[in-house]
Amino acid sequence: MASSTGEGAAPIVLYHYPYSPYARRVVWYLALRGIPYMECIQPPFMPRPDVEALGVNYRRIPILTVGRDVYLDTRLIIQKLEALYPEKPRLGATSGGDQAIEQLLQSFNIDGGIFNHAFQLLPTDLPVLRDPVYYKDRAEFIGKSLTKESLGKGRPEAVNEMKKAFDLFEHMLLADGRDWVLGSDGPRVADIEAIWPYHWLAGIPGALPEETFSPSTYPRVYSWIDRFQKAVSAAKKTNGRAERISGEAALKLTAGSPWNEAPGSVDPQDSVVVADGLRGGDLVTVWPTDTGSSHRDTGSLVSISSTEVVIETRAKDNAATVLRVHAPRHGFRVRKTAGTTQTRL
Ligand SMILES: N[C@@H](CCC(=O)N[C@@H](CS)C(=O)NCC(=O)O)C(=O)O
Repeated sequence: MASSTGEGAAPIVLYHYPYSPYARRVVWYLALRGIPYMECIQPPFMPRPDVEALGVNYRRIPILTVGRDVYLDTRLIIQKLEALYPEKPRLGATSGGDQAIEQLLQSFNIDGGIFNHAFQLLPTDLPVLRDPVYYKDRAEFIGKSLTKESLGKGRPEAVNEMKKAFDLFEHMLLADGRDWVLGSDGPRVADIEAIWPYHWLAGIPGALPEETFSPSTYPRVYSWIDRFQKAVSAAKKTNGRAERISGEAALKLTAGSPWNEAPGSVDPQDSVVVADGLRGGDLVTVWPTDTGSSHRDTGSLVSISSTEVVIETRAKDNAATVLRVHAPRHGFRVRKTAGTTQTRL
């Protein structure tokens, strides 16, 4: 379990770039919970030397470090942040029914393809989408070719998919006039899980065709987005903005920090542990299976459960700096590193 309690807690650094819709999920969470953190701004394309310096090959944004623990994927990051600062009210659902809605909303937007449809709606005249480097970089990221033309071609279908998603919120989840998806008195994790692709698109002129998407066709969705933005802006005003630090400063800070968590254990009954004959200390490789799959991290297995895998790695140019990289099991693969027997780092 996470051990930080606020005062003197392990420092938090968010590696991100501000227009990443996934990163915003974490920025919003940190703001709404009033958790202090630092940010290390990354370029929108590879290479990312600051992340490499941590000894991390994973290429997706965001990445969060809490002390010497490195967390991959916003789904795990938000869950881990919930465990920090117990004196501050948590934002996650507590009843079984609400927790199920929160998780289903997460799957709907991330696994259900909404993000991919949202991506297809980006106007190809956005400055970043005029840069040929972008297409080369993102083709590597998605593992297939990507061109300005192929992006444009996907638009009509994506408009229809997005309409279906807007309908779900307008005519079902928010239909009774509630302010927040779980009927709470303020935004919760469920709202973050629900809102991010729509908030992102609504903020990019030309992404959503106005004849289909507008405050008059979807009044509940647009006022929810507006309300959410106001709540985040107010929280940022109250809690102050993140301090920006360089990659060098972030690495130094991380290297000199305590662990955020005590190490867990290897679940002997886990089906991958059984199939691969894994034991603590084995060299394993971990990677995401949907995007950025060619960027894999190898390290000594610290723990594995049905929800999380943790490996011990070392900073790139400083072998004395040991870090623990945490990834969720969902959407990630763990395999014994080919040609190795049990080894301790
Ligand atoms: N499932 C991941 C997805 C993260 C993701 O796809 N992030 C995008 C940025 S919004 C990314 O990394 N794009 C490629 C890149 O920036 O290199 C998460 O929840 O963190």
